Amino acid sequence: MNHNFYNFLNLLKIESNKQEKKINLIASENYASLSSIIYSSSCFVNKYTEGYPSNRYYSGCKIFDIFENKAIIESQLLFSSNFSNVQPHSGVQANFAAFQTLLNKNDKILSLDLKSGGHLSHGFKKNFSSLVFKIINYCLDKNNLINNNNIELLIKKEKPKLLIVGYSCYQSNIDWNFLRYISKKNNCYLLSDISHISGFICSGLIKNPINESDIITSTTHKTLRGIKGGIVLSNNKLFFKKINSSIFPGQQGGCISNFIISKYITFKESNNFNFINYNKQILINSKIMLKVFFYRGYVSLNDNTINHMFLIHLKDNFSLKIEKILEKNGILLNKNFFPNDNKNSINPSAVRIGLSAITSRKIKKKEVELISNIICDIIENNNVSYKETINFICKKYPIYK
Ligand code: DSN
Repeated sequence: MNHNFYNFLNLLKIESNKQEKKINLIASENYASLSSIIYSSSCFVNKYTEGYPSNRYYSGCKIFDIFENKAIIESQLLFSSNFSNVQPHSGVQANFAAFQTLLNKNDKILSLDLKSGGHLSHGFKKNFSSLVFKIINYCLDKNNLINNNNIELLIKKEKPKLLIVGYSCYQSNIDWNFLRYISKKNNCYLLSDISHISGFICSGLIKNPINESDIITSTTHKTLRGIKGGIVLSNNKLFFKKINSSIFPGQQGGCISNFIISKYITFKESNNFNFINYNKQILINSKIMLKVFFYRGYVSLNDNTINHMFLIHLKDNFSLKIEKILEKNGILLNKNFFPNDNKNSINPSAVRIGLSAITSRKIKKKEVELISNIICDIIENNNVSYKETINFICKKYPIYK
């Protein structure tokens, strides 16, 4: 082994130590289960598997066919869907497959704007979505809620071909029944991007919008606790073929075979009581933390959260600084826009907090309250140091036992 290889191992060790020693509150991250990590690096890293089960472009895919079929069936069971494509490399590619299936070039998409909690791939001006399609945005209303009447007005006025529902920092319920009703009435498709809340949906804690949506997309690495990847689901027979051909050969070549086996493990692990209890605990922890912030005088988007995440307004414009000071103390989170606030993206006025990762470490009420108070203390006095306390909590709750 050469010197560079030892350097490489050293870097891996530094990263793994860092993950162990930080309290991770980044809402889009989690710790993939050990089995999903192990299966993601099997001998299938060597195998090209372009195509779909029983219809591949290379020989030698019989064993992989078994695994991909299992992943498909397990994800269909998990989300009560009739169709699933497990090949997207990411959530963005899953979304693009939905666009390719439902839209033609220059068709109109109605989506939540980025500053209100939309996603880059839902039509941000520098993203492919806005280069290929015409984007109209809806925003959160003055109560920081998705406003059904506002969406209805925009659908009637702008006549979009697609409404996107599903957000990166939304804390309240989504009225899928109404959105389905109003979009269908106006010949508009409905895409639900459930990337952040898919774990809650398959645990039955949030309504499954499979019957209200033409297509559902999700990532596999947030509340689902798998490795990075995407999936596309649908109950609409008209779209099954188009979704498949838009993933392959439309936008991807060979799927990442080893990752698909790992996705199968993730779907299997998400389909049991332990996973449901895990998601229930995330919700408990999320509500506890938000309550401490309220007690300490902070403002969030709403007075509650129904999922793993929420925004906290920092009053003054210093979220970039706070993100860095918290990191020095061993706490990771991300600065975020606060809707209806005119701050720039480099230094917006809020932080986003997510509880999925620390709940994977089995952290509960006592430490959640402690961490919340520590964050408030640091925001209020940038010079205090809680490194030792954070280190102690991390040691007590290792990521992988
Ligand atoms: N950018 C991710 C998030 O943080 O929500 C989603 O892709």
